[in-house]
Amino acid sequence: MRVIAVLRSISLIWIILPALAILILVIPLPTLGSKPTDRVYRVDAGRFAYSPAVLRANLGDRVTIELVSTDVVHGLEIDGYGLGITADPGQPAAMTFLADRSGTFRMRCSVTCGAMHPFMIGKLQVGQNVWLWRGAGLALLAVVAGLWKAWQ
Ligand SMILES: [Cu+2]
Repeated sequence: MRVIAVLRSISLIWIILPALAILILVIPLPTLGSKPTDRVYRVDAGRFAYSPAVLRANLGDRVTIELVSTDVVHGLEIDGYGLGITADPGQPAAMTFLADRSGTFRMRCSVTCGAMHPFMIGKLQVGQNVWLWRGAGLALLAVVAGLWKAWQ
């Protein structure tokens, strides 16, 4: 009988909230109704930056990157995908790949092109920023819990 009394004293909400928190952390997010598409990006590479520096794709997209050098020889490698191309000035290079890994991947120049070469970076973002949404969900849950406690 003592157990029941203890359970009664703990409001059900303090069991539901942690359960919801766990759910928010592990539930797979829907891919907002986006069908895989072909994406073509023309990336201009010049000392010491890419333009655009951030490329976005959804999981399952076929991505083509056309690298155009505007001054000296530049490369573009995508860490985590193990892909890379190099482009001579006036001779664009292209690569096509399937965005089959979600996350944020660093793109970097693979040809030593000058003093600031190590800083010639960009990023490829595949899929939604899952942790941003999970974080927002947890924050919302914390607000609900706070309101609940204040209301009690
Ligand atoms: Cu470089």
